[in-house]
Amino acid sequence: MKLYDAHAGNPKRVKIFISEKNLDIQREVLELGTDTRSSDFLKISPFGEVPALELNNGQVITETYAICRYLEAAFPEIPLMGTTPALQGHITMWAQRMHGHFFMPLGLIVRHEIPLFADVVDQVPDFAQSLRRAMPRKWEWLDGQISDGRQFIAGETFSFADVEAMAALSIADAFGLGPQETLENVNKWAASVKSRPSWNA
Ligand SMILES: N[C@@H](CCC(=O)N[C@@H](CS)C(=O)NCC(=O)O)C(=O)O
Repeated sequence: MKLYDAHAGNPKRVKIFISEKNLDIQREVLELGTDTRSSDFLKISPFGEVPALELNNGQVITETYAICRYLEAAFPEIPLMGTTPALQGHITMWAQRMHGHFFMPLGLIVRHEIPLFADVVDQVPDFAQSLRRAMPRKWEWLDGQISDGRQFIAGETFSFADVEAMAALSIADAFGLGPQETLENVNKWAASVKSRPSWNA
C-alpha cells in the first residue's frame, strides 16, 4: 500500500488519521503544483490531487474521506469513526461540521490567496477577505459548543472529528487565523491535540 502525499491540508487529514491508528504506510511525497499536475500522476489521480492511496492490488482510492473510510474498515483497531450506529452518526456529524465550517473555508482562503493556485481558480481576493472575517465567529461558536467540558470535539474520545478540526487548525495557524486567545475551551482543545504525535504527521 502506498500513500501519494504532499505538504498540504488534505494529505495532512489522512496522515493524522494514519498516525492516530498507529499504521505504518509507505509514502511518496510529491511536489504540489508540479508533480501533482504531471500526466503520469493524472493517470493515478484524475484531478491531479493528493492524497491518493494505492492498495496492494493496484486499486487507487482518492478523496480524503474515502481513504479514511477505507482505512477504518480495513484496520478497525483504534476506531476513529465510531463503533455503533449512533456513535458513527454522531462522529460523522461533528466531522462534517469541522470540515464544512472550518477546513473548507480555510482551504478556500488558501486557494484564493496563494500564487500556487492562481491558474487553478479565478482568485477573488475579496472573497478570501470575507472568509477571513468569518473565522473569529466560527471559533467562538465552537468554543460555546464544547463548553460542556468535553475533552474532544465529539465527546470524551478522540475521533475523526478531531482529525478534521486539527487539519483545519494547522491551516488556520499558518494563515494567522487561529482561535482568539480569549476562547478558553477551544484553546484548551487546541493545546491538547497539539501535544499528540499525530499533530506533526
Ligand atoms: N477532494 C479532495 C481534495 C484534494 C485536494 O484538493 N488536494 C490538493 C492539496 S490540499 C492538491 O492535491 N492539489 C494539487 C494541485 O493543486 O496541483 C480530497 O478530499 O482529498
